[in-house]
Amino acid sequence: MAAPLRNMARQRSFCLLLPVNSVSRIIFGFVVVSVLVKPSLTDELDFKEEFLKREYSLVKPYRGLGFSTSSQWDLMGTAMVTPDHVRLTPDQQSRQGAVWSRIPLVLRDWELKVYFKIHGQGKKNLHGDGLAIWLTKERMQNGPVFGNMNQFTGLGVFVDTYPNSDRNHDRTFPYVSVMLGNGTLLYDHNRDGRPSELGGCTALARNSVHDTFLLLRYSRNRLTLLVDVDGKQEWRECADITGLRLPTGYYFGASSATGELSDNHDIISMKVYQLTVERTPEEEQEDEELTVPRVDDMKQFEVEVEDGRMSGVQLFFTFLFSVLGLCLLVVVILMVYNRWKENRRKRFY
Ligand SMILES: *[C@@H]1O[C@H](CO)[C@@H](O)[C@H](O)[C@H]1NC(C)=O
Ligand SMILES: [Ca+2]
Repeated sequence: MAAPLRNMARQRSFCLLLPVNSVSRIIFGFVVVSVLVKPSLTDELDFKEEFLKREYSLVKPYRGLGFSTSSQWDLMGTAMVTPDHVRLTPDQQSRQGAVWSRIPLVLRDWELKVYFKIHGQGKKNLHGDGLAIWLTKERMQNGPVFGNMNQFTGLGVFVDTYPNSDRNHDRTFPYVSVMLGNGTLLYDHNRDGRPSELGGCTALARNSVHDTFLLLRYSRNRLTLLVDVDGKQEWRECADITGLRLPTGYYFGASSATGELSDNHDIISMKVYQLTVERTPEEEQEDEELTVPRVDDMKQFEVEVEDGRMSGVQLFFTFLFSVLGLCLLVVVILMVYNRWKENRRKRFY
């Protein structure tokens, strides 16, 4: 909200230098533009209504979380509750912590807004490993994927703060990415999940002075990931995946792990909203039959992970330049030969 107010103030001081008529015209223009620009993201998509679903949400005060039978969430590992946040791991080595919803998600179309904070003492690239947000069939498991099991079934969103792959310098960390697990697909930690990633973006969310959020929206088999980490109160698109099919009955969760490097990984809230979307009977039928999560066109996400060998494009150009070089050589040889022949002929006459 701060930004528009500041703009307005700037607009006014600017107006003082102009005649009244143009002032009112500028103000009118400004109002029209604000109204036109204003429509929120949800208005763009034709959802009829939007509701916070408390039973799936993790919000303050975290009453009874982790010990009460009436709580809808479980804690695991080093995770602990304070009045301000759920701390998955403290800024200490070799910790694993998680928080998992107890209630399987029956909503087909939903939005999850995660308010998180990653902070610590470590200097650049001397901190890790990040945190993950889950919507999976499995819950309360230990493992190597940000403190959760590998070969999970469902969605994983990773806020990866440490570059494990030292060969790739193709992205800036922290990097947020999405993966859809089907129970056999592996998350490759050494490559920061590149081989299985469906989309992602850089989000400078560590030791940020601003509040940091991410938003997952799933509707009509389309998953959108948005981030808000630079205090502009605007969502920036991070990934947009269509044809993603996710069964219902999975659990929301958040997990984190530290290794040799560490950070505080905190969840402040996870708010789930129901999106109301109309469905044709055929769509209903398709949803019923789905048992394993999948992406319709997996090919489009298969990336060539740099591993020292030449890519197709590199090979093509190497070949092209070799052929061109060879042609040039042949031409030069022919020219030299012709000149030599001419000189010899001259000597005969
Ligand atoms: C999971 O996905 C991978 C890659 O798309 C595929 O090779 C594998 O067969 C899938 N497994 C299941 C159980 O669907
Ligand atoms: Ca990593």
